Amino acid sequence: MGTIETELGIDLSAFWMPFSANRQFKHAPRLLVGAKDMHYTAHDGRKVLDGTAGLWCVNAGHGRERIINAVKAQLDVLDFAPTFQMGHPKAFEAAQKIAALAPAGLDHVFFANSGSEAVDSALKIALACHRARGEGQRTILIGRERGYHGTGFGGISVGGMTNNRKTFGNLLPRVDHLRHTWDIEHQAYSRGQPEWGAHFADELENRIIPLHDASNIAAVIVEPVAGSTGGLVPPKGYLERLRAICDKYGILLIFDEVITGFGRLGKPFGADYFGVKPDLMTFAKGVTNGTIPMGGVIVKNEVYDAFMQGPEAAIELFHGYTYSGHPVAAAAASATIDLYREEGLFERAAAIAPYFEEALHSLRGLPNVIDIRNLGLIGVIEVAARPGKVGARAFDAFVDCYANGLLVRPAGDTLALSPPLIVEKHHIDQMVGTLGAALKRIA
Ligand code: PXG
Repeated sequence: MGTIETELGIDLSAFWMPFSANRQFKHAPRLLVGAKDMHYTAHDGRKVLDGTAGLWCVNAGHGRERIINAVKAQLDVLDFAPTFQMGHPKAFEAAQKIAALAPAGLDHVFFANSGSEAVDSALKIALACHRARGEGQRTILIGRERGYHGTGFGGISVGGMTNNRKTFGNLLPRVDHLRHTWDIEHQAYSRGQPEWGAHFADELENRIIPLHDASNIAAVIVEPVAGSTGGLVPPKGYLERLRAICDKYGILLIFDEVITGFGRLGKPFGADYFGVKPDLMTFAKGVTNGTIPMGGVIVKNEVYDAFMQGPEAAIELFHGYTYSGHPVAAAAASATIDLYREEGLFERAAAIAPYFEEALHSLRGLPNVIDIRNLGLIGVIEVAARPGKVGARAFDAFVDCYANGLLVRPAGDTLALSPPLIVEKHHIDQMVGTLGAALKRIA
């Protein structure tokens, strides 16, 4: 065992880590052993500023007592209860609070346990909804290049991140993709939404619909802001156009709000921020502040109503998970939503976003920086790839930042910041200072 392993008395070999360079990590581990508010504690006792809200999920900051107490209390009362043909109060309470937070007219919530399951559920609901309405031929799903919709076969099929797709065979048939919306030539250093690029949505009407025929297309799924691929902010007017085209042709529009939900943009959901209402929206992550896994789909009433037909004793949707609406996750969600409201955290995110934007853009001009993008509390620095070594420069910056007390998230040659919504100006100063110094050092 290496130094850390000896120190902590653990063996690192058994855990096959997800989306990780296992051998590299196990040679030089980065272990987090505690967390409170804006900081992690590393294994050696160092405080590390959490610039990423965990993995975009700890929106209220770490170790929030209200949520912890709700989880503990729930465990004492009811650890598990089925939600297949049975029920328990917390699942209904959580669904009601989530629906109340969602845009008007999206009043029904289907529970899953992760963003990936949420996406799978949304795609299946969209297909089944058309069938229930007598349009079962609508089976084509449209995603977008550089989209990330988790790692299920549905999600990687509609997703557009090459590494997540290329080794997994045939994927779902009958899927097509819109092009992504980033164009460095016309959009570099946009603050907030780029002015240029709304016309990228027209491809749905000009290429995809003529190719497949609208009568065969079930749904379009996009992230309001593409998160994992490096914070691609939709150009002004783009989402509005997608909505209009979907409406015109009877195609369901799904927003994957796994990252943009629960305050990341300073509003409950991306749909609220952009003023565009999808037919279905997925959520996960921030719904429980990351404490307990939970995800789900919020659907428009017309979608739900399409299923509520036929004999009352009939099961309307043959889909669900053992842990759909798990009591402990539901308790965490309920307490989390209360906490967001009581502390006004979404408003707080909106209020500090301009400072965050200003600070991020101060990194312009540093070595190898080629773009900076931001919206709400999402900030991304794009660096030029090292020749022949895509991702190496951003990874080096990430390692340097961690050594200097900051957690950032590398993805390809981007570095993302997505701090908890409790972030203060001095934290932002520290993030930008540490990141700037790292970019200079690793140049
Ligand atoms: N949809 C979107 C938009 C996501 O961002 C998922 C679905 C899948 O969620 P689960 O819970 O199955 O992981 C995600 C997840 C990163 C990063 O650093 C992003 C995610 C997960 C881990 C890392 O960009 N997003």
